[in-house]
Amino acid sequence: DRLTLSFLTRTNLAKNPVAAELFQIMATKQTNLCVAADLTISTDILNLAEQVGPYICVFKTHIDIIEDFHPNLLKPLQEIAERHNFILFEDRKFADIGKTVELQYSKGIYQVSSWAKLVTAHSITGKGVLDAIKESVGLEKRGVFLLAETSAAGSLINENYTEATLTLAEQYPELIAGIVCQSPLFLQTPGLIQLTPGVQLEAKSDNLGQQYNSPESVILEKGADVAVVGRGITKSAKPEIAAEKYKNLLWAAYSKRLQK
Ligand code: 5IU
Repeated sequence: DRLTLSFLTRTNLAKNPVAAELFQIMATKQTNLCVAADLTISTDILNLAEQVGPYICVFKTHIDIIEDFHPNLLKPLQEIAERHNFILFEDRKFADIGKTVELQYSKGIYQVSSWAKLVTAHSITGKGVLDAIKESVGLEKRGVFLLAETSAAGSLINENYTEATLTLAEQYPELIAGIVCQSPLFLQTPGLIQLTPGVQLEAKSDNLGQQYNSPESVILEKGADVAVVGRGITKSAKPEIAAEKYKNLLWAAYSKRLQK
């Protein structure tokens, strides 16, 4: 199943072009670390991207939390992403009717479709969201991660919802890059990528319902291909040192998984 196949092998199994690119980057840079760049000042975002760039495969943003956002941020961010060979991922969690998602994805001040190769979407409103992302103007190569489970305590998502989300994903093989979840799902679809947030060494939780697992546990037990680390890195005094540490732990766990 997908857990014992190498990222390099899975490059050729990916039907979404950004998923293929991501597998390639992971194999080349030997990293399955995604940083959650949840910072609210533009220069802090750019500095973080420079610092952790060598150690990550994906840079995940919440572009709407930036207090001093100006579209001028996007060019240097893309330049850093290209130079360090990582992918920009806007964690927008689209959830409206298709027409509104089309507007949110390609219009407004953020123009997400023009720079984010990857975005997240909820499955709650069904296929309209995916049709909208597929049809909108923007980057030619784009991919969607669908949310099938969350790391939040008390989430309303149940098994039926998770299953229905995977069924929806199957209907858009060229658009869906992967699934955001907390357990080893879609084991027989190695072209898809499992992205798992809620990873930290220091804490087990925060005071707003976030639940953390260790790098080893998300890769070896929960089935993550890419692990998302936010505050474990961004709140560290030296983000580049923390990023290198998480990168090494995650890659060691992945290497161990291949031997199973
Ligand atoms: N994120 C989660 N859990 C989820 C989903 C998204 O934490 O189930 I879906 C996002 C939220 C935040 C990042 O941007 O991943 C985790 O950041 P911390 O490592 O700082 O908790």
